[in-house]
Amino acid sequence: MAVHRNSSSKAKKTTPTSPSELQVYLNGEFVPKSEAKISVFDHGLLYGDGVFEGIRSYNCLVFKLKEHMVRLQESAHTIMLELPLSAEELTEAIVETLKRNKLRDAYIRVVVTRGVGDLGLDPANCKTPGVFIITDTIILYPESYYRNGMEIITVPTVRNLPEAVNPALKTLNYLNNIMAKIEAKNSNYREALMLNHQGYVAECTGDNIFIVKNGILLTPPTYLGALRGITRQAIMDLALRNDLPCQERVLTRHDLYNADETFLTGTAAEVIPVVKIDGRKIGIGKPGKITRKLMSSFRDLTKRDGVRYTL
Ligand code: PXG
Repeated sequence: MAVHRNSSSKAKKTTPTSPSELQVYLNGEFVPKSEAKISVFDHGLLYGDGVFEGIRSYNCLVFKLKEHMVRLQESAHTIMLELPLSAEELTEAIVETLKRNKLRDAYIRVVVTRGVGDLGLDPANCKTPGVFIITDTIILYPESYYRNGMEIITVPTVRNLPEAVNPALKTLNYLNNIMAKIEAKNSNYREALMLNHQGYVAECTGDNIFIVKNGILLTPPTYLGALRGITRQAIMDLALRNDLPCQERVLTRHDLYNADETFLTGTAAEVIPVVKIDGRKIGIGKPGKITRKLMSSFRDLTKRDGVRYTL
């Protein structure tokens, strides 16, 4: 839309602020965190009507940025939300936000909302989509999870039906995942295994899941109700390059309990070993050999696959 497209994504204005305050990109401007606010009439807030991406930068490299831009564009296309910035303009805005905050390693949240409208579902009420980019330091899982593996639990909330709110879309509707997260936390677990409505393994609240069985890497097909994770795809590509057979396969909890190895993948988690599910020990109860190899290959990949910037 003209408001954004005809103006450079570079900041037109910077509100004076204390030097240490985080700067947020908000609709073409950079504003301090304390002033980064959107309207209560934004349909992103009123209805969860919008799309987003969670991205990471490693040592001044925005990891898999192109892939994240494609997923954002595809999510937006499906919900008929016209992105006001091109992938190139968004990339420029992301890099500029990172630079302004002097962040080498960051968590990047790109959000596009339907925009401000009136109190009705109809997106036609919203004339201009809202865009904001938050770059911040990353909250990591404890180091011990990577060394010793983590435990997860299956929760009662089933993953959204692909025929209803398709989990392939990264939209601002995350209550399905949040309900599952609450259930996991109520039982003192940090991550939850979510099944689909047929009882097949779908994914976790913010991570995809893999198992290793008899030397083969297996992950549920996304049509069963999972996001096409960028990390998931990176692991599948690494498996191919390392001559490790990898297949998408319908999996039950029984398959998971009897796997040789299990791990989760996600932008925040990277590759994290799982050693217990619903109280059942997985394999030898320690991070497996193939998992450790993939963790190391993935770490290497984060040093080279993305868009570079300088501070
Ligand atoms: N499934 C779901 C439901 C997700 O939300 C993944 C899988 C993994 O996808 P990627 O593309 O990241 O490999 C996600 C991603 C957060 C946060 O702040 C969540 C995600 C990514 C980054 C941050 O909780 N979820």
